Amino acid sequence: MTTIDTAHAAAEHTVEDFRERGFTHVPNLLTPDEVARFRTAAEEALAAQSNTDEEFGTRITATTDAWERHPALRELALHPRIGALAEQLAGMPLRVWGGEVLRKDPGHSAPTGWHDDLTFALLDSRLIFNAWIALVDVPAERGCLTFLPGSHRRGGPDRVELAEHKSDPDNYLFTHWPELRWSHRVTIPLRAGGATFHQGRTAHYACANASTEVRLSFLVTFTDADATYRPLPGHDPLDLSPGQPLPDHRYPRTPRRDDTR
Ligand SMILES: O=C(O)CCC(=O)C(=O)O
Repeated sequence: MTTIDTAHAAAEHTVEDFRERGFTHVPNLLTPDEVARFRTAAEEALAAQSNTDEEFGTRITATTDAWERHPALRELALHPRIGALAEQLAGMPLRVWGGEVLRKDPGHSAPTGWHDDLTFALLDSRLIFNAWIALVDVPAERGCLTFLPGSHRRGGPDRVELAEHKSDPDNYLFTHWPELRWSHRVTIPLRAGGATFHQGRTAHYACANASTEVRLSFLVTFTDADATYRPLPGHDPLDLSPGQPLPDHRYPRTPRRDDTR
């Protein structure tokens, strides 16, 4: 029997923000003890990774499949409290699709350009979204996320081709949806253990790490449990067939409150 801590059941405005604005802020998602433990795990995962990637066209060091390789980070990605909250936000059954450590070093960092995650998603899914969990304090100058409220509801194509992002990584959203350039912007500084959740179609950005300390976070990606694999041209294929439902053993269902699995 999985026990779920109900203390973190989302407040009504948290759910409404997520659905209407496309993102929401959840302070104190992790306890201080959990932050300390998962921060150590994140540092270990980064140290063990022989090849770190530079993600999002900027100087972010990211792990590859850390949630599958590191037991404590798997625990974090499959944390029942976070999974239950994610299902409450989504209002539908979910699976965990990924979990990676992201580090932005001070000194030589660059902004994370404006993008939406759906552009890169290898899934046909009703909903894909990320929990960006701060493992250190992340004030604005350390590069917390900034969102365009309501941008997930913009008209036009669901997503643009990956090649368009590659040819103009920082501006492709504004080229396709010029009105977004004039949208209200919301920046959410996070204390360690706090998180923002944002939908895959929500436009977002992070500034360079202009502080003197490292920015360290863990990203959990959730998807609609009924999602199927959709390879994208220009993206490394996965070991799945196009249209295949996601296998439970690799992409586990998130726990529910009444879960007895
Ligand atoms: O951490 C960052 O700077 C970018 C993260 C991001 O784009 C995301 O969580 O979708």
